[in-house]
Amino acid sequence: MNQVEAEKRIETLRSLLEEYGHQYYVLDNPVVSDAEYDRLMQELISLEKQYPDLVTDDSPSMRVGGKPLPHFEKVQHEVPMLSLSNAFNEQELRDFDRRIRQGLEKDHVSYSCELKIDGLAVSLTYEKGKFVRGATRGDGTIGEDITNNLKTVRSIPMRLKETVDLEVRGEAFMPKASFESLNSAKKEAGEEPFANPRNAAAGSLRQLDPKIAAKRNLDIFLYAIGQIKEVKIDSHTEALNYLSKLGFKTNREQKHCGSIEEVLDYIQSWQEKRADLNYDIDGIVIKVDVLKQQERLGFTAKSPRWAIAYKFPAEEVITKLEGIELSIGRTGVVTPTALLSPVTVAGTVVKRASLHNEDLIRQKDIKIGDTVVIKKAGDIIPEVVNVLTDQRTGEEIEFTMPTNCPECESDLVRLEGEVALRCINPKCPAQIREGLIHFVSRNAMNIDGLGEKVIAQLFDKGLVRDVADLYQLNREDLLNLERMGEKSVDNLLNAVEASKENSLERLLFGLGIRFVGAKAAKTLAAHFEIIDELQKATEEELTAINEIGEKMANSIVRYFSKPEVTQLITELQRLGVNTSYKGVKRAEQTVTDSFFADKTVVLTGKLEQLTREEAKTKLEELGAKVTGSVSKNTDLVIAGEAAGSKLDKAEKLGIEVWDEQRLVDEFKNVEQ
Ligand code: 3B8
Repeated sequence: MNQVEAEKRIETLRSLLEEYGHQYYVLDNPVVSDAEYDRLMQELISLEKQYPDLVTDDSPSMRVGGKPLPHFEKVQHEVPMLSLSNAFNEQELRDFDRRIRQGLEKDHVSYSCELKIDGLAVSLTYEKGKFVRGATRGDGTIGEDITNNLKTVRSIPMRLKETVDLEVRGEAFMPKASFESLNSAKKEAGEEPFANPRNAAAGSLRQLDPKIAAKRNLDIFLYAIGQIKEVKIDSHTEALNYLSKLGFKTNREQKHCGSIEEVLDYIQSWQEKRADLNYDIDGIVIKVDVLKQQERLGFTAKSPRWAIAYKFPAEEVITKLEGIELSIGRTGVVTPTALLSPVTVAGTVVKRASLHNEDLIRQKDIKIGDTVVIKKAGDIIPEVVNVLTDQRTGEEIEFTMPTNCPECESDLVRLEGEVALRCINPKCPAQIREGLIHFVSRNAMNIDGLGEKVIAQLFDKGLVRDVADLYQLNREDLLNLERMGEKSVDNLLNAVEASKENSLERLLFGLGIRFVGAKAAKTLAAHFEIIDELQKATEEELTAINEIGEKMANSIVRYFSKPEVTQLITELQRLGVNTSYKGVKRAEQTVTDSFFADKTVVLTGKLEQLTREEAKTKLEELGAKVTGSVSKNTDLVIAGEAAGSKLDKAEKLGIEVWDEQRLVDEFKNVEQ
């Protein structure tokens, strides 16, 4: 075969393979046997090997051709990728309908309803019908270039049926069955399973090596056109039809509804049928169908006014509360946790749920042996909703918090203004163990391979008593631990070694100084540059820094005045741990990509799904600074139930206000 013939044959093979792939992966209608498909693919690969000049990026053979990347490039979305506002009940949907009708005056309104796929929003760009780029939503303006990973998704066409320039949007997801088998394999290999298909899809698309994404069996539904030139489309329904004509996979359950009553029926029917789908949905999206009307309604800063997402209520499940376990955190707070008979909720098995504190146990009248209703708040955090008291047998046991620390037996105290009980013995083994776990965690020293179980073993065997001991571990001791082979030990020792080079803020956060979150640690590191300067700092010097308040300043000075702390830091330095600020590059920051990075957030009112403390910790982990009062420096206020003067003030100052659900949703978005 000469070059010209080869070129022709290659083109034929590509067209055939693209078409057979489309039939199989998009239309679920195989037209050739797997063997025939594989034979054509092998022929293409071998021809491309013979004629490397003829290889193109959009060849079906190139789906897994990408090399591992050092990091993802940033991509700017020319048309911002907004998110939808939410409705949680019928009333909110009727309000939406009323707003739409008011906005459109006397126009006839109809809606396009579709399933809200619970995956990861992505944008796909095609030039002259060829797939050139795929990106994550990111913050809506800037996302990450995950082209090579998206190429491995078989239902994404490499070439369209028309040579158009366009950008389309959709939701990438992992089918339930693929998720189950991936998690079984992970468990088999002793790895941490994914919490749900959404996290698994997001985790897969964030792999730097496309070979991993290729094994994950991801899929996609496209639901919107971002940009297109010279195509006449009048409605969303037409847009979906056009997408499917181009070769994209669109969801077939879409329904055109002439009234809000019809919308409510559609929602009702899917609420009942959602478990039968082979992918997860978390609600229904309702869009004004006519594009001219969409234009008239326009957008708010965050979302289109012409669409809304109805979110299904969290799945509630009944189970038995078998016992209550106490755990001690690194700050000595004793938290009761419910031990539950294992049940599947929102796709994963739940065995435990935090009960937060004794007051909550009283309020909800929880007893050991009770039959309880549980749900996952925001579909992530398991929670006891209420007790089914009519199921009681009389055998249930009242729970009382102990007066002494279950680990070290010293007296527990209730500090003023706190609901929590604390162990205030600084030598309490539980606190030390938790402190070690915090030290190695992702936003602190980020020592991979040192999970909770390994730390607990090292601590219980007396091999590690403080964080300096982590830098003196030896191979033999590690090899003697459960489930630690040569390879894991090597990896662990390398990770420990690498952590010595971390910039100062990671160490500062890792030390677990009271009130010093990841964000404050960064501020302190950038200000003092070397730890010696921080050790010498006075309260006045500290409070002079923007963002450092009195409480934190006092805690820092008290911390560094302890002789054992001075000793620990000298020891860490002797062992080669870096104690200076490296002025990290953007890509390496402790918290990248997070919406909350560098934002000042105020929590007010009563939260239902999370405790204040949990919300605060999570926000700080994501780089926010959480403060107590609203001022012009506040970026965001989270208003729970019965929020009072702080909310008023925020509204006066024009500061963005979110309800709790929005916060939980955003947490869900950033969770990987
Ligand atoms: C506008 C339209 C965001 C979305 C949208 O299945 C916008 O339409 C959006 F600003 O996020 N998860 C869907 C889904 C998501 C969105 C959408 N349609 N079916 C989904």
